[in-house]
Amino acid sequence: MAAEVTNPLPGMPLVESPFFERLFPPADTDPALLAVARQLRQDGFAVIDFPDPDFDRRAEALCGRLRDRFDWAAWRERGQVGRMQDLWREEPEVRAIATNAAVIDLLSRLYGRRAWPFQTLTFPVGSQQPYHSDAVHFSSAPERFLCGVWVALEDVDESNGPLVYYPGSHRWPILGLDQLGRNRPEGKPSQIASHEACRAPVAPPGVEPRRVHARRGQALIWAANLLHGGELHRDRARSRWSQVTHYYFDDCLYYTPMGSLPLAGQVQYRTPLDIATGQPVPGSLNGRPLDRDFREGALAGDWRPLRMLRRALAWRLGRRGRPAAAPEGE
Ligand SMILES: O=C(O)CCC(=O)C(=O)O
Ligand SMILES: [Fe+2]
Repeated sequence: MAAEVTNPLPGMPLVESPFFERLFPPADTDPALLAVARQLRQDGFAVIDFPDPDFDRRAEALCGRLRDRFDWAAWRERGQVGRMQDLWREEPEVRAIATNAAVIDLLSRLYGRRAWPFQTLTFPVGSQQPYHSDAVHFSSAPERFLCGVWVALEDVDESNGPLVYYPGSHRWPILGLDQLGRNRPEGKPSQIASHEACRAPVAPPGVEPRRVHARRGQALIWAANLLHGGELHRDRARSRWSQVTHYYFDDCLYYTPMGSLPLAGQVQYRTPLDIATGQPVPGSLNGRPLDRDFREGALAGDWRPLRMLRRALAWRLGRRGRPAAAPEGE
């Protein structure tokens, strides 16, 4: 973004903002960045070459080390899939991919806030996941400050479970419990999130899903609300090693939508760990940290115990026959 450009909507990712043309002026924007920004804006995903000259060596070393940790017999016999969550804690290659500085810089430019990785998923075979939006599993306020970066650790084509997307679906409304007709989460949020209703019931007419064939080292960035999933992995003699890293962005509140009804005062906040720093991030909004006062609804300078004391005093004075001074603005 050029220095002199002002952004009237800082609570929207730059790449999804109605002011996109102003925020990425073609004359002042690096052409490579502009191409990725346009693709991400239009389709909800963008394809890049993973910016790591050491990628092939890294991928080979990683897959070689992880090979024995997956139950290949169960996969071949029953099609049992598996995912390895947060391997970055023990595998330096997973961590190196998740914290790649060029990827973090690119995401930060696209969104207008610093990106940080908070979760990795390593897939030995195709996930075969039904269509879903990641914004149902983890979301942010302001919304859409979340993205996934998927990278092929080996070649992926139609026989080993390619990713599938509905281009443009990232612009659809984000689903929450209210749209699903529920007042309470039933069971664990993870169970709710895998509920049928959270997945795209139907594709809108005219929108064709796209399958992504990728070479090792090709990566995809997808927007928070893009409808995506994993295609059937047909050839069980093959693997489909890949890594997904999920990123949040600075100065947001982070929460689990399937355990929350924000306007009823129920918010299941998250305190994700920034993989790059190893520190938990409790969240903030417009520079204000999510402390107890903020959670309990007190606005700037309005301290709840003081407000209760004022109410109690007004009530006592009222009982003694004096006019009760009702606090203003409540
Ligand atoms: O790898 C896949 O097939 C899909 C993974 C996915 O949906 C995710 O990690 O958010
Ligand atoms: Fe996903």
